[in-house]
Amino acid sequence: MRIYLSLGANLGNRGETLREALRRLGALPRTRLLRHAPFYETAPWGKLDQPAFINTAAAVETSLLPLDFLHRAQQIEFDLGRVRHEHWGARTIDIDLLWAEGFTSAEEELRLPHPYLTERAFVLTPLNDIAPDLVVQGRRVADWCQDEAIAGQEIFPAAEVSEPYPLSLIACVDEKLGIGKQGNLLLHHAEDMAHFRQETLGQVVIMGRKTLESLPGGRPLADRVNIVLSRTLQRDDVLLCRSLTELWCVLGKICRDYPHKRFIGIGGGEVYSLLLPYARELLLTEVAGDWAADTFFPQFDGFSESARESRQGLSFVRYVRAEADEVR
Ligand code: PH2
Ligand code: MG
Ligand code: MG
Repeated sequence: MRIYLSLGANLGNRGETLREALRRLGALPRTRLLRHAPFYETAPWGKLDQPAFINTAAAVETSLLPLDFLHRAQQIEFDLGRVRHEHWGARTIDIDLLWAEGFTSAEEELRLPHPYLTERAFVLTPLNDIAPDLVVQGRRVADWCQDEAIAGQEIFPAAEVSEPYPLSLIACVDEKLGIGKQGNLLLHHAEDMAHFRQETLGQVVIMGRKTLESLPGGRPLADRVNIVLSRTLQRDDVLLCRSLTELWCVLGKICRDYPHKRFIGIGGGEVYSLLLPYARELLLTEVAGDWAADTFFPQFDGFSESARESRQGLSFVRYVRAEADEVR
C-alpha cells in the first residue's frame, strides 16, 4: 500500500533531522521509501510565534497497516528527540500521514486523508512535487495548489543548508538599553564607529527601512551585503526581504555559497526584536548614563557576558547565548 507523508521540523538542525527521519522511514520493516520532495522553508501556520519550518513530503510503499505505520513513525519522532508536545507548537520533527491507498479513517488517533491536507501550502506544495495527480476530496493535488488561499501562503525552496542562522546583533546602548532618538543614533562616537566598521566589514548586515534611511546619504553600507527587512520598500541597491521566512531563505543561499559570512543585525529597534530569538551573539557598546532615547534594544535574557573591553567611557561587550538544553 502506498502512503504519503508530510514531514516538518522547526527546532535544532532541521534539515539533518528531516534527512535522518527519511532514512529511518525507509528502513522500517516491509517498507520502502519511494521518493521525497525537495525541502521548503515555510512560515509557521496556525501558531505564528514560533520559528520557521522546513517541510517536505514523502511517498512510501509498505505492507504495514496505517495504524502500525503511524506508531513506528511516532517512535522515529521520539528517537529523533521530539521533546515538545504543545498543539501546533515547535518541534524537532513531525511526521504526519496524509493519505493511504484505499484507506480512510475517522479515528481520533489517525484521520485519513489528513483533515487539513487541502488547507496548507506547506503540505500541498511538496506533495504536488511527488504526486500532482493524486485526488483528494475530489480534486487533484495540482489543482488544490492553484487555490488563492494556498498561493498566498509563504513557502520558499530551502537552501541545502540546514541552519541558515547564526545571527549576531550589534548595537550601541545607554544604561537603559536606549539606542536612538528621533530616527538617529544617541551619539556618534568615533571609537564606536570604528568598532562597528571592523565587526561588519565584508559581512552581511540586516536592517530595517528606517535604519537604511538614517545611513549617510540614505545609502547602503559600502563593502557589505545590505539586506533590508521591509514589507513595502522598493529599491534595487539593497537585498529586500519581505518577511523573516524570506530572510532565512536568502541567508541560506548566502550561507551555501559563502559559508564563512557572518549575519549581523544592525537595527533598528523592531529588527532587533524580530531577530533576537535567533541571535547567538550580541555585540553591545555600552555607554554610561540615560540619553533620553525613544527607541530601545529589547530586554534580553539567556545570554552571558563573554568579553568586555572598556575605554574612554565606552565598553565593548560581547554576550553569547547560553546553550539551550531543551533540544536533545
Ligand atoms: N506544523 C504544524 C503547525 N504549523 N507550520 C508549518 N509551516 N509547517 C509545519 O509543519 C507545521 C506548521 C503542526 O504540525
Ligand atoms: Mg503536523
Ligand atoms: Mg503530527
